[in-house]
Amino acid sequence: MRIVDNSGVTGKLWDIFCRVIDNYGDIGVGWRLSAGLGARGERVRFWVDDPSALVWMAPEGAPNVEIRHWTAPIETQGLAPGDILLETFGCEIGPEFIAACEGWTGARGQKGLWINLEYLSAEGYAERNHGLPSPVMTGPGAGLCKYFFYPGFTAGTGGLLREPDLAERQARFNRVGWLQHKGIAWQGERLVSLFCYEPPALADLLDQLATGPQATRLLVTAGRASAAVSACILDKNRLQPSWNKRQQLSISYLPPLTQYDYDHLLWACELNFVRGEDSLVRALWANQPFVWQIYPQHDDAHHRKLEAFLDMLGAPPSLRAFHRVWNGVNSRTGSKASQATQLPALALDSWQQVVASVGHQLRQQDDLVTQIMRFALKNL
Ligand code: TRH
Repeated sequence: MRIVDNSGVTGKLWDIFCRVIDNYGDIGVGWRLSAGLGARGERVRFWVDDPSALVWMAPEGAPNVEIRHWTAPIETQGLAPGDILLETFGCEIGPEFIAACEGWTGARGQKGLWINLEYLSAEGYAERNHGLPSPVMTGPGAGLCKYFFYPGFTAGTGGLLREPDLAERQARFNRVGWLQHKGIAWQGERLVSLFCYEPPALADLLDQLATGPQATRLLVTAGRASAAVSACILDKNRLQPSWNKRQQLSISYLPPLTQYDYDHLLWACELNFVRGEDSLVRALWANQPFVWQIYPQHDDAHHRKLEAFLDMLGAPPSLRAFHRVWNGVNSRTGSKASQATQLPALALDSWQQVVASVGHQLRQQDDLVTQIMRFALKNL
């Protein structure tokens, strides 16, 4: 089925499903993918169980993307299925919707295309499993085939989300103007952005910035990062009131930014602390040194994932050591730190070099939207 809308846009129709577990990564990636497809003339119905974050993340919406509140069950009467069914991160699309896809056929008469978009990882399984089909044997989808699409950092994966106009936007970026527009009282000090959960070494970072040779302004993102910093400062002021006596560290608490504006924050700073997967990719594109707080998993699987990422990056020892302390992991084997370990000193020049070099290589690869559209064409 091809859809032509009133404005003459022709494109395939994608039903993209997203379940918000916690934090903003699932909806952030789902939205970025939907908007990216819409920008290239595809039509998207973005089904999300809790769309509330889109109010601040993407208040203007995106061309060719329709946001649908995913309630259970979905009212499927009169709803023609799209060409591509895409579930983000194994979010389990309701059986009633799958059932509505019965008799669904692609352009070559085969069953329609069902894709599961997986989480980003630099581990070897991403390349090994990328694109593999998995026949659905039971339930209303029996007879369909689900394909696994893995984002990643190598040519054998589905790549990374990167808009075609990103470099041009970056070249036009006016740092001073943006800071003024945000009401940030910048006096030329070093700028560092902070997007994190509750890192065990947060107090240590604040001490390092407060006692360092250079004045620093920390731009703290809304939500968990702001709460963690405020709690940490309350503690410090109580236990060690002179911790920032030279006033080397100033702090600005930010409101939630749009996804578009969050890029500006990363471009404005000389060092970025990021978390989860989507902001990690944005930090790579920002071409500034960054430190990643990985999303923790119960079985500590994230330790391997962190090491694989640092290997991919070719991280120098100081950057590896900093990541391990920031994430509370103290060795190559990934065991949890048993005692408080101090953060090593920032070594921004050498960290910048690896980001520049890896970022350059990654920009040579096709972005994820290009690859998933090609994948859909091939398999429909
Ligand atoms: O919020 P996160 O920690 O997301 C996590 C991880 O992705 C994790 O793997 C997943 O399982 C869990 O969510 C459910 O970090 P992430 O991935 O960087 O997503 C944050 C999104 O929020 C990203 O799209 C950027 C966006 N953002 C804004 O739009 N404005 C802001 O002000 C900030 C701080 C972030």
